[in-house]
Amino acid sequence: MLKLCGFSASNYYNKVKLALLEKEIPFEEVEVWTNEVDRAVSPMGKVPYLLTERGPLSESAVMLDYIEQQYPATPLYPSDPFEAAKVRELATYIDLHLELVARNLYPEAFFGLTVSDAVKERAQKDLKKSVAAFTKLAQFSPYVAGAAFTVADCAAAVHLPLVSSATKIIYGADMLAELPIKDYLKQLSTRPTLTKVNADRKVNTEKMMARLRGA
Ligand SMILES: N[C@@H](CCC(=O)N[C@@H](CS)C(=O)NCC(=O)O)C(=O)O
Repeated sequence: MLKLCGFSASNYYNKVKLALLEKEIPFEEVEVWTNEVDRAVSPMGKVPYLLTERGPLSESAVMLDYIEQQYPATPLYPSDPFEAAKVRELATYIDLHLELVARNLYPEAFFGLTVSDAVKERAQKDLKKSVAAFTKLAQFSPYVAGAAFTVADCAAAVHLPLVSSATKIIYGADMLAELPIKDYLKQLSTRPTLTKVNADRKVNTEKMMARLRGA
């Protein structure tokens, strides 16, 4: 059986977990904190990683591609190659241009540390560009890439709330406020799969914060 390794407070872990639940693929969760990652299986030392019968896989986008090809039932990509590429494009924008930039703010926004003004200014400049680009691509009709739930929703559901709250905390204004994110997330939150991901996330976030406090 597939083993998803990482922890439920991690948004990238939850992106893969949501896809596995949506596709109803049996998997086991193995709790691994970032300081425990074996670089033989995840060479960058990041979570999540996936242990398959054929060996380990790192990078959440790669895992999503693998599970889609290995378990084609309940597809999370359109069958048309161009449409599938458009979904992948949107998921990449959410991961790379929104989340990865906003991530620079997390130490101060969520972990009681300080981020320099230079980093905040740089992230704000980059995020302005990224939000404009994302606005051009995102559909919200009702799913982020159009009429069907796709891997782009797996990324959006776990990353967009963090981008919103980090920018609100650091800049005093949610940089995604112009987009219909609240309605979109509300509609997604009725899915039992996301309800589970969010419930596990809340419990695990308490555990992670206690670990960070050294409790
Ligand atoms: N590009 C990676 C990002 C994963 C990532 O950044 N994971 C965080 C936890 S949410 C992590 O492992 N951080 C520890 C580190 O970067 O050393 C992916 O898509 O899997």
